[in-house]
Amino acid sequence: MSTFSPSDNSSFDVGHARIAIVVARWNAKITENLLIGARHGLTDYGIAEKNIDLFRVPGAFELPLACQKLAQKSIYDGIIVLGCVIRGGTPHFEYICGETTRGIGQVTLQESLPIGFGLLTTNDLEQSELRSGVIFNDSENENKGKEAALTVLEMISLFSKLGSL
Ligand code: DLZ
Repeated sequence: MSTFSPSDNSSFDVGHARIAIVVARWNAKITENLLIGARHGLTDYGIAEKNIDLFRVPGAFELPLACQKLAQKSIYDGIIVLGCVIRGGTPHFEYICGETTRGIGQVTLQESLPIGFGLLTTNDLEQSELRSGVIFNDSENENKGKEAALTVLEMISLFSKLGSL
């Protein structure tokens, strides 16, 4: 069971939203499953495949710059970032996670653009597998890629409502 529950997703007003998905290739088995979840999240709410553009970057650290470039094109209603950083034996984990998160936060505010944050930052591979739907257990059936997609749609819908006030 997922812990995520969007408030009123039955009334999402996402019409012809155009979405960019940016996927990091590090830990590809995990990130490709996040991508499957994100695509399902979008198409479940009527986003046409032709309105979903996919971009790949080497690793999580490259996600913010790719987001910034895409945001500056002013053709997307939202972006979904997907990545997976798994803790190792050095402080590298903290640096990558911190900078990636900070950079994405900076882009979403500077560009006023919804960005779905589908970056897993986990202690081990199993935690990543559980959160990407690669494996399940009795209490969890999660895909954070799908949750990131639904979050973007909820924000696009909110922006649409705010725009008509
Ligand atoms: C170098 C590196 C390491 C050690 N671990 C990960 C990881 O777990 N997840 C991930 O997405 N990327 C990792 N990277 C790559 C960096 O994000 C980045 O691509 C490189 O440092 C090159 O800038």
